[in-house]
Amino acid sequence: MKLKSVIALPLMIAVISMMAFGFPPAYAANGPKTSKLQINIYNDPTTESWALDRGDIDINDWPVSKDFIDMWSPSSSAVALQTYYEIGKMEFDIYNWRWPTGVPRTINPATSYNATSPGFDQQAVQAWAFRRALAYLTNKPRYITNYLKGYGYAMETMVPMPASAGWTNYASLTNASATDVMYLPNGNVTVTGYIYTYNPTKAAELLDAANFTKLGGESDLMRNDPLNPGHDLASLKFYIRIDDPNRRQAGEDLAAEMTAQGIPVTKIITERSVCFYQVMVLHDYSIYTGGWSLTSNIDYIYDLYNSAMSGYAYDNNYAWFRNSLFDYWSAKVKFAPDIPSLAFAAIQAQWYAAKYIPIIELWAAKGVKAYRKGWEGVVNMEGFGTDNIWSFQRMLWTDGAGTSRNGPPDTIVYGFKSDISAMHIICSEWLWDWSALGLMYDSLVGGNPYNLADRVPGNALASAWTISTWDTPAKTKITYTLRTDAKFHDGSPVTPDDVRFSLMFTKACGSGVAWNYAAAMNIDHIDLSGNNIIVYFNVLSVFALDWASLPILNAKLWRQVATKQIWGLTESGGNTGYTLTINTPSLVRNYHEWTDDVYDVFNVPGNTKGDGIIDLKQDLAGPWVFVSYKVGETIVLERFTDYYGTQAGVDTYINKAFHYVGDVNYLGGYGANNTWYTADTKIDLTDLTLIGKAGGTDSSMIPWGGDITHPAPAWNFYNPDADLTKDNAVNVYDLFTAGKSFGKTAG
Ligand SMILES: [Ca+2]
Ligand SMILES: [Ca+2]
Ligand SMILES: [Ca+2]
Ligand SMILES: [Ca+2]
Repeated sequence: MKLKSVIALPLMIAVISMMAFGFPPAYAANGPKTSKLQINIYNDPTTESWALDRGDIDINDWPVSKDFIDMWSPSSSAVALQTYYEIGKMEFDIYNWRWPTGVPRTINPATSYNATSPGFDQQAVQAWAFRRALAYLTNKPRYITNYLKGYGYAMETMVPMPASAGWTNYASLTNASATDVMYLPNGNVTVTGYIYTYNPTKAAELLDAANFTKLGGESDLMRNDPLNPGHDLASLKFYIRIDDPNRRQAGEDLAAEMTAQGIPVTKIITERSVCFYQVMVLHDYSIYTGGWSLTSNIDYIYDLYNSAMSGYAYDNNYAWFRNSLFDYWSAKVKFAPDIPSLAFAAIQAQWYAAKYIPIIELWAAKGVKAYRKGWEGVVNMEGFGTDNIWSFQRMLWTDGAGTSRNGPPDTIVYGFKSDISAMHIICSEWLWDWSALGLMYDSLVGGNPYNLADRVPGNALASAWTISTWDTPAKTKITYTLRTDAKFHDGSPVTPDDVRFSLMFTKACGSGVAWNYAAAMNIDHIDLSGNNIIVYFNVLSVFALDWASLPILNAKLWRQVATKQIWGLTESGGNTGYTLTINTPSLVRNYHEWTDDVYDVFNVPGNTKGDGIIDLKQDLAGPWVFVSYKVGETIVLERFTDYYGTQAGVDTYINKAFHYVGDVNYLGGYGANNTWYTADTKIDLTDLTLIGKAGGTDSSMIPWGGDITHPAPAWNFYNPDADLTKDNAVNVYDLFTAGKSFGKTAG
């Protein structure tokens, strides 16, 4: 049971990484510290939590409910808990392209909703009123108090709160401009404020004014259809996912409120795969209990709701929200040239979405995830919690408590709340698909798990990059330098050609086939030069660096499969002038590399089959290698011993990453200013004091001719270790950075 789909980029960036600092590793074993990773598949979070309680699994993947939090909170418990603010959201999705929740045409609010305009669209205003009525019937405080038991935050815009609070502005939803007079057949209605507090009376007022009326009297319990006079509204199809208790309860609650208001509704409480097909592929729904796992990159505002992202099967914008004002501002988010214009456009786009209410935002979890005490090296990643690529590379069982662990030796057992639907590196849509694939693939750019906005060269496939512009008007150009020691799981080296193929192949697969298409669609062309991959985008955007950080494919494998399965893959050009096209991208969906063997690593002439090895075991370049999958039971992975990242290197990287969010004394021994530190992997008063000591200094304020290796423990001397923001100055921003993470530990 699981409800969330994934925008691929989010997981990608968050999930990938490895190390590569200049420190000589203490030992050089490559790949994860534990040999095997076994994923046990459950169908709901309660069963999974009991499995963790028994010791059948070591770590879970889904926010724990309050009952289990209470049970595991005592220090005598065998289970450790870690809290995070989810970068994700739950929502009531609404189909905006079908009456009565919408009309099948693009809305231009300046004309469609304006009674004095020749383009006035009465039905569109009635549908807008209908969506707002649903919003007024949505009782978020009840959901969060009764169902989530307080472990969630109500959301009023499409940006998760509080995790991404810097990108939103709730005050703008209640200011003087947030008022509309809605021109409705039975009288105009004024709506004040775009935060729709539960208010059935207001919902009824809107429905009545919009002519969704009953005939009157006890004999007519259901509201009529203004487009079909004398008849009840056709029942609205409400798909409610069975796999998430919280969303199911919220969905049943809204359905009951609708019924009480005389809105005919058919609840279809079913498995997520059924919901997915009806909602995202066939678009045969009115309301759906949806959800997304997101990233710190808010270009999902465009990817999920801009009209360019709808209109086909498997579309991100399956709400089919097509509103010209929202389109304008969401494009300014996606293609923002700088941070200030991004922030402005993001707030505008959210404001218009709150006004026109294409979907109803519900909550972001105050997440708590859990693992068995005795595992060391767990990293609590910002926005996502403890089950992430960093943890799985570092986790090592100790028997410190003197109790033995259930389960197989030298194996991390990881629980999934839901099964995968596929492990298709191009087409997969689901969170669990990507939670598994994310362990197996690598990409160009990695991040800091404690600060997702921090991009770190060298901890993924690119050892360095430079961002510049090309063309007039200016567009983004990024030159990535590929590390030379990375290998695919079939043992072959990762080359610049593989990187270029991966990006251009993803683009050529197109929308509806490549889940990551939104990241690849603005790549214009790619040149190669030695070990450099030069990516030319056809727009200017602050997000471009991450767009090119897609999963890197073994090009040999995909070329061979494309030939054997006749996809019409054509490539031309050399280091420059390269093009890639696919005649029938939909065929890519039919290639199931987690079960299929098409690729022959020896490329024997005339062999139309494979080499006896499932292709997924030979494709990707991440720290874990695919071993096996049993539907509904397990996914087994083993460590990639040829991975370029070393075990000591990951530890060093994690300490450094934690340093940049506030752990000044991260190095045991002498720090950069030759002050003796006792490393503590926590952010506390010691760190704030060290920042305070160097406060107001910059890198010019180093005595001894700038040689920072000399002792400078005194006040008012620049201390590079205290410069958390990496701007060669120690000041209030460094203090803010540490303050934000005050009290945190690295685990
Ligand atoms: Ca009726
Ligand atoms: Ca094969
Ligand atoms: Ca510290
Ligand atoms: Ca600084």
